[in-house]
Amino acid sequence: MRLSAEELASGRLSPDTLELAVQLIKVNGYVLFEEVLPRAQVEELYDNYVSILDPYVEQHREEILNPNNGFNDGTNHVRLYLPFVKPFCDEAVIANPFVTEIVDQILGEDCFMTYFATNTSMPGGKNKQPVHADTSSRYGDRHDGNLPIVNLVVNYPLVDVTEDNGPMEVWPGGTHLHPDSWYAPNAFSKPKLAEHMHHIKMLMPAGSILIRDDRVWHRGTPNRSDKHRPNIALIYSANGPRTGTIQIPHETYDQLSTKAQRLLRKELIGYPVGEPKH
Ligand SMILES: O=C(O)CCC(=O)C(=O)O
Repeated sequence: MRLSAEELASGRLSPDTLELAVQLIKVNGYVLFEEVLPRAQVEELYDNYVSILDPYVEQHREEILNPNNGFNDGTNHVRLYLPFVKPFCDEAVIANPFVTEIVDQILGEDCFMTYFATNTSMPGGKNKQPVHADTSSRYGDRHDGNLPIVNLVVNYPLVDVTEDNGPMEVWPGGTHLHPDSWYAPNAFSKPKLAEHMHHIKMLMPAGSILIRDDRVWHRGTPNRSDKHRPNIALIYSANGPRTGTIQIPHETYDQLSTKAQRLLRKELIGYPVGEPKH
C-alpha cells in the first residue's frame, strides 16, 4: 500500500492505516508500504553498503558462497551483519515511526530490536534458495498449538526490486499461522509443499518498508541484473530473555532517540562498533 501525503509529511500513520497494517500482518503475514524513505537517503545507504559488501565478499568468497549451504549454493545470496554506524543506524532505519507504531501494537511497547543486517541477491546467481521460514519453532515437535507473533522482520530494499534482480518470493496468507511444530526440523518439507502453493514475487520500489511475521515462508531468487539487490533486514522481538549481540559504542547510544535507546537497551552498549560479518 502507499502511505498518504499527510502520513508521509507527519511521520504518523492514520488510525485506519495502522489498524489495516496490523490486521494484514496477522492475516496475510506481511504489509508493504511502498517508497517511504527518500531516494537520496536510499542511494546513500546503497553506496555505503556496497563499499562494505564488495571488499568483504572479495575476502570471504569461499566461505560465503559455500556449496554445502543450500542458502548460498549457486544463489549468490549473502547475509551481512551491519556495523552500527551512520548512515545505517539512522533513526529512519532503526526506529522508523511507521514501523515502531506497528511493532509496538503487535509485540508490545517493551519489545526489542534484536537484529541489524542485510540480505543481498548478488548478480550471477543461478539457483533459488529452498523455501523457508526465518524462525525455528519454540517447542520443537512437542507443541501443536499456534503461538502469537514473536518476531517481526523489517526489510528496506536499497534498489527498485524488479522481476530481473532477484525479488524475494513469498507464500502469503497462512504459512505464518501453522502450529509451532511446523517450524521445527521434523516438519513436512516446505519446499515440497510450496511447489504446489500460491506465491508472489515481492516487487517493490527502493525505500519501501516490508514488515513480515518471521514465520512466513519465502526464498531468495537469482539476480539476473548487473547490480546488487540488497535489503536491509532488522528484527524486532517481543520482550523475553535476551542476550544482546549488536555492538554499540556509548557515544552512539547516547545520541539515539529515547525510542531507539529503549529498543536497543539489551544490546552490547559500550562495545566498539562490530566489524561487518556474514
Ligand atoms: O532478501 C531475500 O531475497 C531473502 C533472502 C533470504 O530469505 C535468506 O537469505 O534467508
